[in-house]
Amino acid sequence: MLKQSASRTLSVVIPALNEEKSISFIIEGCKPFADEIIVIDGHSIDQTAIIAENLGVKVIFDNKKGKGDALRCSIPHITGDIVVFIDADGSHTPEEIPMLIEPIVANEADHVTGSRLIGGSSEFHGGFDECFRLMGSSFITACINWKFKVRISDSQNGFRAIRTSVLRRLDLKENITTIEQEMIIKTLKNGFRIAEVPTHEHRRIAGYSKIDIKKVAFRYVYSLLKYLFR
Ligand SMILES: Nc1nc2c(ncn2[C@@H]2O[C@H](COP(=O)(O)OP(=O)(O)O)[C@@H](O)[C@H]2O)c(=O)[nH]1
Ligand SMILES: [Mg+2]
Repeated sequence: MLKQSASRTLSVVIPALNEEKSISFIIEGCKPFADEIIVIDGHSIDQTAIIAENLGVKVIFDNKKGKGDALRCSIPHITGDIVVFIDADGSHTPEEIPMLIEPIVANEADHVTGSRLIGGSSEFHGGFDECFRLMGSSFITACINWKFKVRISDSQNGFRAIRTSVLRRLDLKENITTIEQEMIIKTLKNGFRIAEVPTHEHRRIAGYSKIDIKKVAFRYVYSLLKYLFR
């Protein structure tokens, strides 16, 4: 467990927009592994920020532009050597954090992404929306693999670990969830090492997804082409 390691420290960053039903579960789950927890609140209209503050973690607010903006807002506040991004809705398992950071701790990778395609998902299959997301995600992943001669299976998961020094060099620009593929492409483009570990994606504990894939599909294609070829 990294928290006990004298040489490296771990920050956990949790983007949260109206996740009052699950935020305490995620914060408490992350505490045993984290030296620092930062919740980036999207100006939730429920109790999310208050619950987080009462649990003694750092709470900051995004610019109301989306999850990508929220993750970017966290960067100046991170003090750990390694950062783990984990969603607030209960889709990711805090107990998997040690496995996620292991390739970085072993100096085999600079950025590790959790894969629901290997680890399984209880949220990614079944309906037309999920089908569209899965097809889009697989296509984008294949483009990234082709361009950089790598073999990852999931380019869109929000559960990832990255060296803070590397994160700061990526010059991230995306405001929405396209930040996940931007992080991966820019990691590879800058010559940093990427690894993937299987992580399971659970159904969100409560509430609904904030992402309307039909509204943002164009941005996915545009940002893919932009970061792959520019
Ligand atoms: N701060 C912040 N968090 C967000 C925003 N949009 C989504 N999130 C959080 O990002 C995580 C992933 O979002 P979610 O809606 O579950 O997307 P999905 O898992 O792709 O369906 C959740 O913890 C959300 O609460 C936002 O605009 N601001
Ligand atoms: Mg989710």
